Amino acid sequence: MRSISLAFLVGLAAHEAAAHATFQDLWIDGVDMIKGRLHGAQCVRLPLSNSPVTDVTSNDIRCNINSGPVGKKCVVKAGSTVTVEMHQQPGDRSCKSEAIGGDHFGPLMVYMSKVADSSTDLGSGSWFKIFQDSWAKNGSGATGDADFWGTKDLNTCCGKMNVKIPSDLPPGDYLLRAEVIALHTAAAPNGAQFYMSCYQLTVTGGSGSATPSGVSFPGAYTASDPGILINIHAPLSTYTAPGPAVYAGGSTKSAGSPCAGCESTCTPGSGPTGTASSVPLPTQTGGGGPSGCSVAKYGQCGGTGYTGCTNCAAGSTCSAVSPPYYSQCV
Ligand SMILES: *[C@@H]1O[C@H](CO)[C@@H](O)[C@H](O)[C@H]1NC(C)=O
Ligand SMILES: [Cu+2]
Repeated sequence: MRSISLAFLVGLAAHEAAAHATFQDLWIDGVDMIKGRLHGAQCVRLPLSNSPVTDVTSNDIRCNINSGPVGKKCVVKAGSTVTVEMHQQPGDRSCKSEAIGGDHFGPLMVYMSKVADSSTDLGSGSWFKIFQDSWAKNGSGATGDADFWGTKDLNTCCGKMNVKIPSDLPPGDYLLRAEVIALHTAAAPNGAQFYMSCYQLTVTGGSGSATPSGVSFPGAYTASDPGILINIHAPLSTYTAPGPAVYAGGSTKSAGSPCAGCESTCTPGSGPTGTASSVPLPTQTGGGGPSGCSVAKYGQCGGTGYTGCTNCAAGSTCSAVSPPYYSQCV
């Protein structure tokens, strides 16, 4: 281990990190909800980094390893369309950069959970699936890599995916969980990569009283699900995305179908920006990262695209070992 150079390790980390991605933005009926925030929608709980969750039994599978609840809720009418938006790097919304690169092929799914307060709930309740863009066979392709996938649609549509909020949901607070599963290394156990962010919503206007049956996270997936433990570098005759069926009031997109609505017309910076409703900010202490976070010695504490904790454990300080790409606690 000692003989492996730091430059090699940093190179590996930088290469892989370039392919990872984060759901960061949200549009509501064509209005960009980023106003006033450096990057990310006002109501999104941004993950600490763009690295994936790989353990389906951990609580991180709910809302990722994030900096916790944020101070705003996005208000959305039942029956309207929101657009979730993913990118590899924080704030890089350019369509020239793939939303999720590195042949990270797999399905895109969106879940909701009814909660008392979306600005504080940690996602331990019941989740129902409201959207799926999964897989379709590519008749001229040889293997699963050439097939149509939700993530390819995401890249085609500049990181954006339209998602209908079921019209029969009763008003109130909900968490919305957008998720991509990248299957490029899923042939090995625990090789599938889960990328998700939770958005804090308040749903209004619904006169319905639907209570869709749901699943819990962890619990909804097992590491050996056929949609999770799978070799997509072989020909696929079928693909079954994990989790429950899409709720009848939700929607699906067939993989390979063209971008529609906001997916093709909503361009960051050109359209209106909206304001989410404010809630009392959760108490934060210290600076440079979420409350009480600490990076162990030799862990990453900064660098291009890094959005995680920047506080080094006692006895070490954050040093730019490979500027501007990588800083480490030493
Ligand atoms: C479908 O397969 C062909 C032949 O391999 C390939 O050129 C094309 O890019 C594939 N389509 C997608 C969406 O990957
Ligand atoms: Cu990745």
